[in-house]
Amino acid sequence: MTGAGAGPGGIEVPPERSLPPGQHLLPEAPVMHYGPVPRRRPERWRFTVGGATADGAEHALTFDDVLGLRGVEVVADLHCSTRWSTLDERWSGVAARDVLTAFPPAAAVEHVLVFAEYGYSANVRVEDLASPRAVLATHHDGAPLSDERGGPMRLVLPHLYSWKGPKWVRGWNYLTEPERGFWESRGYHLRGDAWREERYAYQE
Ligand SMILES: Nc1nc2c(c(=O)[nH]1)N[C@H]1C(S)=C(S)[C@@H](COP(=O)(O)O)O[C@H]1N2
Ligand SMILES: [Mo]
Repeated sequence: MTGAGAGPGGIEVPPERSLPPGQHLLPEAPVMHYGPVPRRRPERWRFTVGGATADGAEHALTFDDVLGLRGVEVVADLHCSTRWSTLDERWSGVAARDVLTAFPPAAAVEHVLVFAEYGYSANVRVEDLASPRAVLATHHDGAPLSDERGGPMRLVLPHLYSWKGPKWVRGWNYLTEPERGFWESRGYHLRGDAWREERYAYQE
């Protein structure tokens, strides 16, 4: 038999590595998203932090404003809830926690709705965004993010299923009560921690 790590269309998981439960390994991530790839409009692009902010104001950053924040690089595996994973995707950009610090939420806020072009959104916790490995990625493997992979910027939250990382991300709203995003309102889990296999809403 082949190793326990190989699955449908999958490859062996290297012995020193592990995948979250119920996942199989692919050599490369298939491009996956709902709807069309948006056209880039750099002059109109803004990253907006709104909702229940600490100062009550909405903050809009240009792409240059974002690039002005301290840079980070994160090597992380990608885990799609349709059960494929890839290893060692190299993302660089800005730490999500630096945006949290610069434009903090009001005291009681635990949930954030991260939104992207065309109405895609995902609910994540402030705690998840505060992870040192949560990155607003502008680059993948050293090159600017391609359109298909979410350029000019996407969110990557390595410990959560990858639907929690909007490609073409355009901002987030702080929530005083949890609000379900695109997949969370279509039967997927509010938290979506891949290591706890939080795939579906009925598990909540
Ligand atoms: N804007 C947007 N971002 C998205 C999605 C989407 O449909 N729209 N799909 C998510 C899902 S389900 C996955 S698995 C990953 C896929 O990332 P990839 O295309 O880089 O492999 O993007 C995530 N980000
Ligand atoms: Mo996915």
